[in-house]
Amino acid sequence: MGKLVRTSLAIEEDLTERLDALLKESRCANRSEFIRDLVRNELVRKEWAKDEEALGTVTIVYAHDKRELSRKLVSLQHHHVAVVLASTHVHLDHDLCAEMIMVRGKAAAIQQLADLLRAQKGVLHAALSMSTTGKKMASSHRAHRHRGLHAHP
Ligand code: NI
Repeated sequence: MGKLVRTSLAIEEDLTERLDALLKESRCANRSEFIRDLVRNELVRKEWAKDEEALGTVTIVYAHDKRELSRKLVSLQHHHVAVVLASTHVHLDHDLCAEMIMVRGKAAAIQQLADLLRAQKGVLHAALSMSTTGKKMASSHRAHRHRGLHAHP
């Protein structure tokens, strides 16, 4: 964690009540933790909006019996090798497969790959989880020591 500073906010009473209701649902320990998460989420949203380097996962669900589809999905990943880090295939049941594709790159390039995967005939669902490389949140990460668990460049 970076150095913590105390700050105060002026918020309308009814908004404070809503904040506390959201806080309760979120399982965050306190308002500070909740607001820190809100700010980080907003930073990540802006990274995506500004087409910065991002990290994400595309999950697709499809029926494997469509032979052409499996081939096409693999081909699409090869064409976007610059953003595809890895993928994991899961056999959901007799007919259905899921593939979780881990991606890193310009937000627009990731979005384009997700859209292409979603658009393939036979893909039942495609979801893009938008995360971050963490660079904008680096002070909270690099400032602390991992006690030898792993090293940072
Ligand atoms: Ni499968």
